[in-house]
Amino acid sequence: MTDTAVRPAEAPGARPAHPLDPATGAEYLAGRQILAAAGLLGDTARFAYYGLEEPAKDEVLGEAAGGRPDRRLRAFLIDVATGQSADVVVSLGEGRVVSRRVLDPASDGQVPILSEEFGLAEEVVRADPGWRAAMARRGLTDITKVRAVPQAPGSFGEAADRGTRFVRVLAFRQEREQDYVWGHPIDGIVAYVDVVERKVFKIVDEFEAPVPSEPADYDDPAVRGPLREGLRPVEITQPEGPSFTLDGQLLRWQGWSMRIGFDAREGLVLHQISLDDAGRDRPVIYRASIAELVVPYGDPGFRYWQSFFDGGEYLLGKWTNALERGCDCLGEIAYLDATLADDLGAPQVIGNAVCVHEEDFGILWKHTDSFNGSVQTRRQRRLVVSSWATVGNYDYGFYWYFYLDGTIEHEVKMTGALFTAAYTGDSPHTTEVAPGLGGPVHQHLFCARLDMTVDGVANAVEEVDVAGLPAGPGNPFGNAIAQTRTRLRSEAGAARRCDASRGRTWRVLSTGRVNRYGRPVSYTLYPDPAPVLLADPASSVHARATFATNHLWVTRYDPAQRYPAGDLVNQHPGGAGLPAYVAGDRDIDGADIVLWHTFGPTHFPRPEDWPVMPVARCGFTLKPTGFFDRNPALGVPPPGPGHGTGG
Ligand SMILES: [Cu+2]
Repeated sequence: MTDTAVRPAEAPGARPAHPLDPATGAEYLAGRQILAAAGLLGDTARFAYYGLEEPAKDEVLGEAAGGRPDRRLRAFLIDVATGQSADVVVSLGEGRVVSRRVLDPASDGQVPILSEEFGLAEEVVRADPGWRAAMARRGLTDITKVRAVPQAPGSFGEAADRGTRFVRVLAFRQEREQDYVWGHPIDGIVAYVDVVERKVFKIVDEFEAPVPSEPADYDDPAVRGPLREGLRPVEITQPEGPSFTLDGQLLRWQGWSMRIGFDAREGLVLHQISLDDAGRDRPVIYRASIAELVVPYGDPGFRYWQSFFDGGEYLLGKWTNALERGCDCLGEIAYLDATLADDLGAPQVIGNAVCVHEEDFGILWKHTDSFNGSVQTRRQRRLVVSSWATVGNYDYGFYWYFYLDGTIEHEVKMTGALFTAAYTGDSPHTTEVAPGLGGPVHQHLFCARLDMTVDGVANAVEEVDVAGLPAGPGNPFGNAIAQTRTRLRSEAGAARRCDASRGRTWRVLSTGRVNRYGRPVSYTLYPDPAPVLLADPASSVHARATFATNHLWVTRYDPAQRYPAGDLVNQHPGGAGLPAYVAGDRDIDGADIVLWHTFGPTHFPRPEDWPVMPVARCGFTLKPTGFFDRNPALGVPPPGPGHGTGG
């Protein structure tokens, strides 16, 4: 097995050991046979999505009682000759199509963009006389040096938008193969390509701007300059091996256990995260994933329509990187491969898709006691489960961290290339990052779907604010600080925003279990406050990415409610996902609930973000709050020989 190759899946394996294990190559092939037998796979059929249809939670939790959930796969199929598409579920156990819904483009939008449509769109524009003429007017007579960047078109009610599957194509100049296209936008022109008819049906040619020419090939010594000197080796060694165990998809470390899943749309998925507490297995999260990511751009000019839904339009997980030891990951690494399907539904393995390792993380706790003379230090360590995906210009690393004190963190590392434009004059929406080259403002709004099970499925959420109290009776000197805890009782009232001035957090508590103080055990979500979606409430992207207008939503668990912007996002008119999920305003107090947390930066590019952006980070933290009766990390041994903790 090579470390990095994407390769066809190997021989069929047995049925996976666990109902939440990712679909195997054999299962994708079996599902294909069922679809073919049902007459749904002609020569022009393609899989815009193909993945495990997870069994519902009660079926999985009931498995311990002897149940055996069916293995099912879900496919978004499209006939590329007609554009007709359908959402289909097959049962592998029963060998049949369980459901098939033909999609209506006007109300359902379109299935995600196929891999083959990127190349197709470039071929189509290069063959189009109007496009060639527009490029020739800009002095670009060799059309092979004009690279097409096809994009999901959004939903703006154009006539073509109602039923026509299309992409908007922007152009970049690439003189030589090694040229970095993002440095050379050909601005002011966009082609609309009907990917079913395979033709350009509209060209908007709004202005001509000089193509920025400064080379930006950052691995070219002429661009980057000499390599730095003086960086001596840092080596991470674990002579006794790592402290975690990986048994199939089941990962265990220092009381933590979880199952690692992987999906073409969401990428890394963690299931059944729990902690062993003195021999008792205590669940915390049933399922955790980044269920959507939208990147709306904030330049009102020519590119008003740019908003990339990297989950629902592009299938984030399918662009997962094959990681390299020593570059992406240091130390004692365990990798997991991911088996996904290509446009034809054929299984492909991404080698080293998920990295598991542990890291020293500085001080865990420390005290020098001046009364009893005790001097103690313990070192913190974390278990890291991560993967990377490259979606067009950006690269995203998704990192889940598990700590010795019960803390869980999620961090997204954002790097790669800015999506550039010509810089044509002072603008409040764009930063000049190279001569004549602009980096337009945009937001990266991630939505974590956290299906919580804090000590069981019966949970509730409290919003916790802190405030100073006015001086008066009970507070004669005016120093009082208090928490206010507001129970979020139903879905409509649980769409909430951060408030940094009140230190706002959200506490997920068990309604069935208490700690030794008689108070509900809980985990608290600590958000990193940043603006929500800034687009106007009347805008198209506001309707489509309504999930991103709040930092928090809480819904009652429903196995069909999985995506914050809805199941189908590409060209969707909006209103799907969370706004629809909460429309019934279900009771969420003491119920099986799901938290949806939006986070991420509003990114005004800096010149330092060009030509490749140093990693920027965002994320959130979940901390046990009365989940334990005291500091759960007292038993961590001091550093030193014999404790495996360094010395
Ligand atoms: Cu950015």
